[in-house]
Amino acid sequence: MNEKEWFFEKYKDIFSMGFKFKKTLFDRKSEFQTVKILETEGYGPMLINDDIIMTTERDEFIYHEMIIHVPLFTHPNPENVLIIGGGDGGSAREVLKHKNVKKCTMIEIDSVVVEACREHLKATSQGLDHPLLDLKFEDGAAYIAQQQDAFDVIIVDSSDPIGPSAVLFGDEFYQNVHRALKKEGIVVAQGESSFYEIEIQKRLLKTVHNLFDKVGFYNYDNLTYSSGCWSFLFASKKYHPIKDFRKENVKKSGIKFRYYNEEIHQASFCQPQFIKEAFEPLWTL
Ligand code: SPD
Repeated sequence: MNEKEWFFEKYKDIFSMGFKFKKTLFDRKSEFQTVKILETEGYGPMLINDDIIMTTERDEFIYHEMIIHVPLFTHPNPENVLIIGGGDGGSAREVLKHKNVKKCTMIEIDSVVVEACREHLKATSQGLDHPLLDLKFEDGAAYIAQQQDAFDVIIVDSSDPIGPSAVLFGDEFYQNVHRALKKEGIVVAQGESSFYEIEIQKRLLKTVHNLFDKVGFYNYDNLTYSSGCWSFLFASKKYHPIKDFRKENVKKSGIKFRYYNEEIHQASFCQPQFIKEAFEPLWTL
């Protein structure tokens, strides 16, 4: 095996995942991180920030359908949506499939990520040119600190809690998110994996438990994140993701899905026993 043709994501110094690639399509150091896109053998173009896999052409639909459609089909009328991060454009693309959305604001700190994805992840980044999208290159944490009673749904489409994303996992950030949401608002955030990062998840759950009525995590499969089972944090001021979910709205929307459906929406909140026990004191779904 020629190691030069392989990219390895190392995880916690105990584990590594390797992907064979044909060539490097993009490689630049931005003000915030290194941004790379590799043309892989099995997964198409792969976006890697600071040596952490963000998304690939092959499996991005799973992450982006699940981060967006679960909250947008839980909230009965999500008109004003904010995305923090999400530079590859996949989250914006899925938000803008919802006909009741009147405006989607996206705050991405790093314009180099957007540039790389516009060039090499075209199917993912297509949402970035939608007329209802207001894309700003700013610090998401600083932006949210200035907002009040403004959004129906906030999506935190971030990397792991290191580098520029670390601040998006803190107490102060969630206090600001709570204030920026309208009185029936929902936040969903990139929530790591219960198999490797349950302590981070418990800390996040504690943070939102102090602020929101209904809090928990839901799971999805991912081919290119360690463990293959990854989660989103769900926190809502009013709506319950299962009791208030109107599954007939999914068919009525006319949206074509590849992963999300009415059954997955509900089943994704079921947790294996060890995770249930770890979350129990803080879980309110
Ligand atoms: N371990 C990697 C987690 C990265 C999650 N963010 C991906 C961004 C996709 N829009």
